[in-house]
Amino acid sequence: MVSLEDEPEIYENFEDVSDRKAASRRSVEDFKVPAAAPGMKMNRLVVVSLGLLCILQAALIIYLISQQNSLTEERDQMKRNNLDLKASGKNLTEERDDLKRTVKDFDLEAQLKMTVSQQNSLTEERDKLKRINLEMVATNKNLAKERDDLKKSVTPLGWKYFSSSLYTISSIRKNWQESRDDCLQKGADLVIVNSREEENFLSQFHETMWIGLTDLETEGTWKWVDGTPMTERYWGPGEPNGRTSENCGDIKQYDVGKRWNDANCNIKVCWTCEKKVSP
Ligand code: MAN
Ligand code: CA
Repeated sequence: MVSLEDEPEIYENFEDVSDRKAASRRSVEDFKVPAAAPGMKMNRLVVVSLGLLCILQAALIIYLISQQNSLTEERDQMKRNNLDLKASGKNLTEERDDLKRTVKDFDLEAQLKMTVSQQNSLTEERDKLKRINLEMVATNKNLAKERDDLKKSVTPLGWKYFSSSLYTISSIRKNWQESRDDCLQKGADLVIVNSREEENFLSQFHETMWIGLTDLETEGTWKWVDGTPMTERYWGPGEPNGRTSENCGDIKQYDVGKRWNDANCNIKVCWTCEKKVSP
């Protein structure tokens, strides 16, 4: 067995192989000892190699373990980071949703405030207009009364004032045409009934009287003396019934509101004239 102390010598021998002179000077004995060396050397080489391999392997294992550890650590760190990110993401989402809600609430509140203030101003405006309207209605009523009073005060004797017209009823009886002629002479005409109010007004004259209604021109087509068609109609029950024999309208004392009759134009009854006056 070669000790480790001999090793330099062995290497020295190998190194000296090139020097043939030096080699020949050595004794056979000298060569005997190293002759047994190659096997041992191999063994040593193997042992050294194995040792080296072991060291290398150990180093590799250590390296791998450390790598693994650092990777594990890195992975864990990333996991933690991930969790942190998730948590902060959740917080951010919550924060965003809170903000969204706040903005929405703010908008709603602003809108509501606006609507309420608009409503208030509208209510105020409406109330103001109501007051003005009431005032105007009162003024109007006063003015109308004043006007009517004035008109009445200048109403000629024997005439009655109603809604911008003067009316007079005859005290004698004539046929329809003569009656109309009398009215025309007075700057008036036979009465034309345009409304329920006027019809009611005329009911104070408790007489059968001609009115300015006729279908002389076309049988069945009733017209007023001013040429306007009959729109309001207050015929008595069953009237008009006279066909061609009754072509002039009068007011008969039937029920109030339904008193018109078609009568023979030649009969003699009272009549009512109407004269428009400026309102
Ligand atoms: C009289 C006339 C007619 C009228 C009838 C109603 O005969 O005045 O015009 O239709 O009465 O009963
Ligand atoms: Ca009739």
